[in-house]
Amino acid sequence: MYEPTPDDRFAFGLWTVGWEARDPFGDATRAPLDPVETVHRLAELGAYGVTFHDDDLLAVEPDRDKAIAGFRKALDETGMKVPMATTNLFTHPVFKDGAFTSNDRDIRRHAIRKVLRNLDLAVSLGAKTYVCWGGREGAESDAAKDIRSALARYKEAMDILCGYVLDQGYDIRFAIEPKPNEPRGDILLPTIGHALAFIYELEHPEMVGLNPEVGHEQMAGLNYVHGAAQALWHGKLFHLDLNGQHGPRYDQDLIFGHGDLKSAFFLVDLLEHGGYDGPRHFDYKPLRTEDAQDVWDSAAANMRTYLILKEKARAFRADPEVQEALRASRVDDLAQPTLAPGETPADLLSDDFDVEEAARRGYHFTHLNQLALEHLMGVRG
Ligand code: GLT
Ligand code: MN
Ligand code: MN
Repeated sequence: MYEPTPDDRFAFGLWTVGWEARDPFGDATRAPLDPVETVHRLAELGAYGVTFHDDDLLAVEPDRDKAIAGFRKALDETGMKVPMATTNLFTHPVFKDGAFTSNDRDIRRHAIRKVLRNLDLAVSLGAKTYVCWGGREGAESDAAKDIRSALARYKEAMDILCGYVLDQGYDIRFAIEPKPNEPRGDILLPTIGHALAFIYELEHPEMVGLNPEVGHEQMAGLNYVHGAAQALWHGKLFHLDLNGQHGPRYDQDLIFGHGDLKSAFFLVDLLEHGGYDGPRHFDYKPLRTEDAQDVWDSAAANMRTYLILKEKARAFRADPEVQEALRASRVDDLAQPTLAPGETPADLLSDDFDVEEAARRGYHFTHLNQLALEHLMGVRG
């Protein structure tokens, strides 16, 4: 039980298990990982996919062609898929003031070129989603960047990329990953809501959606489950980054469920019963304290936790007492249109309604919440 299989569609970034654990205060605690080994190890653990930044492929083989050939061979041998790819527009010092929105035009042009080159590779490996995380797009001083111009340049870059995909006839969509801060003091498109509003200003909004990360919304004190639900409602949850975070602080990138477990439970419930059909992609960092074997145990822990929560969410929904509590809380009532078919505002105005009686009705949410907690704690179902 809780053994992952490719049907679960679990995927990991090469940069997750491959993180050498260098942080702002200390050196690496682990050796670089060969992407070829990563593909084999993840396949053995039951994952179905692997994702990458252009530069991740060069972790141990500096020759790009050789690195790509080795990676392709590992994919062929294991049957692993590449559902998504992305660009590193943040590590090199040239991106210190951003990529698409650097104040330096030459750098903006270099950034778009870097994406275009990796897009060709991503498509040739079968990727259907291309993530844009603009970690360096931002500022530390409000004097340093004209935010309106920066957004115009961000839009220009996304429009160029969409135009290129259309011209080439590629079957791939973009997914913007919001983050409020870190590494910049303030990052542009800081939340799901900001990014959604931006997407609808683009030339091809239908080609651009979201890749929201659990911890990034929680860093801003926001409810990730609500954010993911809104993205789904807009048809914009193209992809997602699952991980863990303990509230507003630095980006922890913990194992899925190792942060806010209750939120993780409701998230799995949403994804499994709310119509999300993309990969379950983990973007976490194995703790800096862990050794080479612990890294694989941590990868397995993400998938096992997801599968346990999936079973808990199923049992929660199937429990007759929960179903009764959901009815008592009128959760299903919210799916009913507020006006009946054919009704008009005039009908509404003539309603006979006892406002005091309605105000006295309780919603019994405490009971419902307690039932969810008891399922999660394993004392029911
Ligand atoms: C970087 C970041 C992640 C993004 C990656 C995609 S890069 O590791 O911290 O949240 O998803 O570019
Ligand atoms: Mn991420
Ligand atoms: Mn993160």
